[in-house]
Amino acid sequence: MRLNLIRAAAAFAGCAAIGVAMMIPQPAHSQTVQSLNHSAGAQGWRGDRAPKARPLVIGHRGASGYLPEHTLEAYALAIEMGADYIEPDLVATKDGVLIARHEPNMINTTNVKDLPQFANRKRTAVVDGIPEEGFFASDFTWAEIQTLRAVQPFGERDQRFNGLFKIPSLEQIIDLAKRKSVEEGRVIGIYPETKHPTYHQQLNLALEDRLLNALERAGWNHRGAPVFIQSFEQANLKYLRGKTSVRLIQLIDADSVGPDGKLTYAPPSDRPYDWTVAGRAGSYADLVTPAGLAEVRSYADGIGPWKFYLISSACVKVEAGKCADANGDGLVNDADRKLLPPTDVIKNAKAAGLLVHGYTFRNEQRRLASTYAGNPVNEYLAFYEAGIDGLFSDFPDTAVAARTMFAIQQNPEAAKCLVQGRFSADPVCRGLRWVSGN
Ligand SMILES: [Ca+2]
Ligand SMILES: [Ca+2]
Repeated sequence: MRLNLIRAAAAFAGCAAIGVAMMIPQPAHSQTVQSLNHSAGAQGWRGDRAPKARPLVIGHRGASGYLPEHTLEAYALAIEMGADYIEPDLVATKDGVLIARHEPNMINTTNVKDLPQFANRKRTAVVDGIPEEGFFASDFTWAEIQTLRAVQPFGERDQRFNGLFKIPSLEQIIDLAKRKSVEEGRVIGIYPETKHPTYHQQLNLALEDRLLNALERAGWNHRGAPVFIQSFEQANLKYLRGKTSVRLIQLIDADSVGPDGKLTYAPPSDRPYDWTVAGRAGSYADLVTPAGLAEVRSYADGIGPWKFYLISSACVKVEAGKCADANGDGLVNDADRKLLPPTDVIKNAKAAGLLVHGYTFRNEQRRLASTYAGNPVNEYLAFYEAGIDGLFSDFPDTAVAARTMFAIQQNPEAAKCLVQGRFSADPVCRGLRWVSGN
């Protein structure tokens, strides 16, 4: 197995970097691969478009379009489908164990509401200023969490796996990524999100040092580790910058998109919650101005914007100032919208030295603008073409397939590399080896 890893690492890293690649498996977008892409531009790319670097596919909450989110099974499926990174959202248990859940409130993502032994844990808690009723991770020990099972929170997705899979800890997720890296012969990274950092600090269950301790134990608390840490808040990223060289991503949210494609802002999605606590005015929109991007660059390595910041959409038909049902299916959703040209956020972010990893890409028809003609591959192609550096996908298999299509569109000759295989000696394939997901 070790031999396979070395062989694959050498194959994608190229001869010059072989020593480094053998000693330290590098993340897929690492320096060695960047330089590989650069050389591909010199020897193989053609047409009038500049070569674009290989965008990362991040398995959003695992392959959450298929299996209940934030389970080892969902993460493993994402890896099986070719994701470069798996994305655990982190919340803390009562005894300070970091576990993967999208919300501190577990009512929608686990079977806790069906377990009589925990009925008395139901309560109302205030998360980022908003009261909500449910079962909160900070009221449960890690031992208790292990008795819960995950359920699929999206009603339109497959419910047959409800009640089967456990809630994993961060350490179990790191172990999975490492084991799968050896098995797959490529480096699988993790992309943890600190969920509601201020809320956790107020509970005396701060996430940041716990996360760094776990990375330290894994040997991953360093710049070259296959790790990105992301947060919708800002102060905790600045704190992390002072304590780690691991790459940091500032997430940038909004509330909704208006009929004209302009983003709209309303609590709790209007600004980092730590701004509200600290009395800072403004909104997430401030972070994508040139001044805002420069501020982000002072503590982070990239931005993780909602995808509408990059390519927005407008209503096909507007009635009374609102989107109308343009396609006549009786519903009003993204399918009743059409794409607008890309904004300059990617260009400006790159000019500021920031990566751009956008969210969230999903296959369901109602989530696709009419411009994509019902085919989610077209959405990925639009964002790859716009120059995105990575994206969070609930369906990583589609994201990976679209990335291969994008590479072939950039250089049709690369199609032969699919036939020849990932270890082909063909110079074009050497430059484009990443087509096959390596
Ligand atoms: Ca997340
Ligand atoms: Ca409709």
